[in-house]
Amino acid sequence: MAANAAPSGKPEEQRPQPEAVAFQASEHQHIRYNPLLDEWVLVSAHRMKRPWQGHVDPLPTDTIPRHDPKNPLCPGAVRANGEVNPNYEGTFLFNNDFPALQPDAPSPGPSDHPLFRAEAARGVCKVLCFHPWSDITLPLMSIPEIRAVIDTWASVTEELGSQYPWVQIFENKGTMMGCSNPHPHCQVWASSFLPDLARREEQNQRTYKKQHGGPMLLEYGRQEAERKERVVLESEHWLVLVPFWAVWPFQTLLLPRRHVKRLPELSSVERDDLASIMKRLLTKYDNLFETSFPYSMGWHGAPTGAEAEADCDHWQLHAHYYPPLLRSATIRKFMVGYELLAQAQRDLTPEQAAERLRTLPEDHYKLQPKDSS
Ligand code: H2U
Ligand code: ZN
Repeated sequence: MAANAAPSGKPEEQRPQPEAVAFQASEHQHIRYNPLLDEWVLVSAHRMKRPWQGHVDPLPTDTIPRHDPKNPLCPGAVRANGEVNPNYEGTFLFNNDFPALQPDAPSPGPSDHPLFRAEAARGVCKVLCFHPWSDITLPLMSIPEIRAVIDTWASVTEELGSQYPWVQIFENKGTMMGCSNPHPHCQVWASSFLPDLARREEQNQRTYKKQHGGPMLLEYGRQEAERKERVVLESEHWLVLVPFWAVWPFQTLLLPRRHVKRLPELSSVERDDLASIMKRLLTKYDNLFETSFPYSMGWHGAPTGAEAEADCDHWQLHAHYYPPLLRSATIRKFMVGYELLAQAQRDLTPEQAAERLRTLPEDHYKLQPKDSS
């Protein structure tokens, strides 16, 4: 079966057709194709009507001290390796003291059986503190402060990308996403190999360009900007949308409007505009359930290192935001039985999620004057 054929393997007209009822995405379950990863998601929006008696997470703590000399990410604090952080006033980038990848890891021996394959994994892991204060998050930072984070993302991509084929920037925000430290920060892992998701995006974007003549995500952004129903935010240079194939309830994709392959290529104007649209998106996220919205996010751009010389025109830079919350600040979406054993499933439609995000205010709920009545 071709990779992107309908998964039943039968042409549409040979399949048994149920009684003709007008299809409504919000009422009728269906599957949608993700061309970036070549996988399908089951959309069953009517499931939102079911009552919830399951797990409720605790509310995140709201009492984080601005400066804690015992927090190893704070300015002037001592880290696990004994180093003292400088009294930084903007961003602060340092080598992770517990790196998952190291530059000098030895290679496993040759495989003696096709079912037992292993390859060398080398790399570098860094941590980037966004701000000297522990009690601030990106949506509450100023646009110049967010711009400084973007500039560091671009320069670290350039620095590590000169040596490694993949530089993964990612932020785990909130304890629900496994973030181990309340101080605003992200991580950067550069690896000697293309990680799995990068490899799949590489192959699928390459194939799409061969078949259709242009970069997949450039065309996708243009289509969504015209169709409007999944757009959350637009600016002169950027677009935020809930992808047609989104898996997580309020997942979004952040795309530049022009063809950009990697973060360092962004112009100064595009970086300022990115800082502004990130602030708007993250404010909406916080406003959705009036909580510091948890998520994992990360950037994907064309491979770097020796790969950067190869033809990468099929790549379009983008960021994915994957927030786990579904119903409230304490009720998350679980990716468990069907998702682990069959395929991803979502409860509300991407169009419903986009509409909810679109209609939320862009002023942060924490900065609203309190109603004294
Ligand atoms: P997470 O909260 O996303 O886990 O990131 C915090 C990172 O900070 C984590 O990867 C690193 C941890 O290894 N860290 C140090 O490098 N040094 C320290 O002293 C504490 C935490
Ligand atoms: Zn991607």
